[in-house]
Amino acid sequence: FLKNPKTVGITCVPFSGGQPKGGVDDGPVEMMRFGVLDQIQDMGYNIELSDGMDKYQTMKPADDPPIGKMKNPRYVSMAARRVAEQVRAQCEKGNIAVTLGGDHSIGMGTLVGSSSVYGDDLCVIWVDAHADINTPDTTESGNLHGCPLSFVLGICDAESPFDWIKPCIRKDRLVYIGLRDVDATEKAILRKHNIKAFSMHDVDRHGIGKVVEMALDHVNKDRTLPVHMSFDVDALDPSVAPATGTPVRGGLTFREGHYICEAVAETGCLVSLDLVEVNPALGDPESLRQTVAVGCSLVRCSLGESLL
Ligand code: NNH
Ligand code: MN
Ligand code: MN
Ligand code: MN
Repeated sequence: FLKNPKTVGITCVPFSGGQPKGGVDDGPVEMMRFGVLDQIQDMGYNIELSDGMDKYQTMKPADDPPIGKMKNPRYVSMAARRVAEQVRAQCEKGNIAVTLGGDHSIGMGTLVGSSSVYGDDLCVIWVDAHADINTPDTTESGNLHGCPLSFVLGICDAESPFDWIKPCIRKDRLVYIGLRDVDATEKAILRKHNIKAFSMHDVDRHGIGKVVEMALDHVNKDRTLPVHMSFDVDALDPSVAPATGTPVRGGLTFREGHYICEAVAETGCLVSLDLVEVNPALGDPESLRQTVAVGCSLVRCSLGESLL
């Protein structure tokens, strides 16, 4: 699918407006400080960096009162819209579009951007402890990082300021891996819309190899469709990725997380990737180093580092 399979288009999104904890906006710069760009280049890729990452912070509206339960709705919407444009531009060039967050509300932007180029063929693998499928009505926290999928799947009709988002992802082309903290309202949505999810229980039962195979079979039986993977580091166990805003125990091991990325890389179908929710402000310096390092290595593995 890719015109430039050897070019990685990186969009850095220092954004924290989709949840209450500061610091997640430093995720991209810390991953760059750790050398993620050089590491990707050392793998033989060219890099094209989307411009103006500083704009994400300066675009914060002076006044952004809640709309219903939604917190920072205008800011989240503006940032996601810019992400959508930047990711669309990367995908249009045929680059592998890698987006470094930032909190997971930016996922609505990457999905709008990537699907605007790949259409409804786009398959989505959402690796997360959480389902991120609350609607503006069902969210209890009001944090929009818990809602991105409801907008792009058309489960709620996106009202202002999110009315620029049209349903663009097919419900049968979404699959989850790693779930273990799903709100009751979200469980009802998953059931109602028949959305496929592999929880940690399934990982325990079948092993990660079988789970990833079943997940790929569900969305992309013949491995012929383009794939977007959205990787929330809180999918990993907190012992592996401690510096994240909503850690949940009982998560993926270091190897299970990497296995998912390797297996996706092996399909050759990956067209876009998010790596989100690295929060360098949480925990001691060692937790920070460990989490940033694992974030970078998940990106590299998704780009094929471990393939021989
Ligand atoms: N489901 C909760 C909510 O909607 C938690 C979401 N938190 C996340 N998602 N970190 O990945 O607020
Ligand atoms: Mn998430
Ligand atoms: Mn999560
Ligand atoms: Mn919860």
